[in-house]
Amino acid sequence: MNRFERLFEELPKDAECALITSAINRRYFTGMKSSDGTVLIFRDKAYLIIDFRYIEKARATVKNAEVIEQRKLYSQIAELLEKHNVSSMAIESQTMTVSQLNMIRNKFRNININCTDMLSNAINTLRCYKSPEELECIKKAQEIAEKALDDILKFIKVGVTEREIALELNHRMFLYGAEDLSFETIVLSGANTSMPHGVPSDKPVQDGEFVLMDFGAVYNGYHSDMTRTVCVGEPSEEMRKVYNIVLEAQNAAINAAHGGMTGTDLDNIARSVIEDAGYGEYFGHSLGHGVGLEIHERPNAATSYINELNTGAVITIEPGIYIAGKFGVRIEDFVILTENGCENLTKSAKNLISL
Ligand SMILES: [Mn+2]
Repeated sequence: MNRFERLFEELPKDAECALITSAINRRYFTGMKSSDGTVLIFRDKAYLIIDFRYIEKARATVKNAEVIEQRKLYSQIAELLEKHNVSSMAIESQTMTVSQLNMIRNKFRNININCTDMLSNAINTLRCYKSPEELECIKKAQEIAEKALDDILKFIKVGVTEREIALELNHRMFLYGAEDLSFETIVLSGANTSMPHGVPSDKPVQDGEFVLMDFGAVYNGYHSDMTRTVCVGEPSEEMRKVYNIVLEAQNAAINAAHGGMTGTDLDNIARSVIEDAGYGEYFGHSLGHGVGLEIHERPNAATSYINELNTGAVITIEPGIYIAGKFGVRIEDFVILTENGCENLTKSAKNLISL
């Protein structure tokens, strides 16, 4: 079954037509990256309407949809709706702007526009199940990030700034084949490491400090995500203790993770290790999130995610302890959930290393 057919499996029986306007889902369904374009999906056929800038590439690469050059978009959509004799169309409620919706309602007055979360939810569900081809891209993205990390461990030393480390890490990821960064690389040192999503500064690394790096590469649209915390010189007793609690929490979650458990349960496995060690109040974020065409997608390993984490989902496992004004530790791997366990896609070492 192709992705268009799978989409209709997820939609109610009476759904006739889906209008895809978001760049991410346009890429998900057609395999092609573009800044603009519209995918119109009927039960028996799909179309990609795309403008001159992308038409040559689209005609050469998009095989699962009829490619139409965009002239007058709304008239072209109207023609197709009439040709396929449909009276309703679902839109992506979670990404379409109110302005776009007003336009659509105005242009298609005799079509029932379904602007509930139905379509967005159905696509999010499809994207929770990674195909072998998608997994290959995710693994490649991770290999790129790990190769860059190997280089960067030789680059980090006393006197080098957070920004310099971040720039070098980014440069290495691009050099090894990244199409983009998964997000703005986080490199923090010393007391700055207590801010989970801090921004790299011109602060130089000093002896005896942690350096926390959270980063990822994009390969063929697919993201990777990892965090490592290393020490420059010798860590204090407290730093060593906290690091080992975070690592223990992460290992407990990785060992317990499997398809079919809830996000709440998985989060709780790591959280209880940290709570039992007396650091519960210093772990203020969720354990993890899904990763794929977006850096944060479903499903979530979070207290609030009472739904099941499906077999075939790719999720991060990233517990942390952050002590304001002192230091923070986060260790992040990402895994694919299987029926009986999980496969860890992150291979980099996790023992506390002193550079
Ligand atoms: Mn993450």
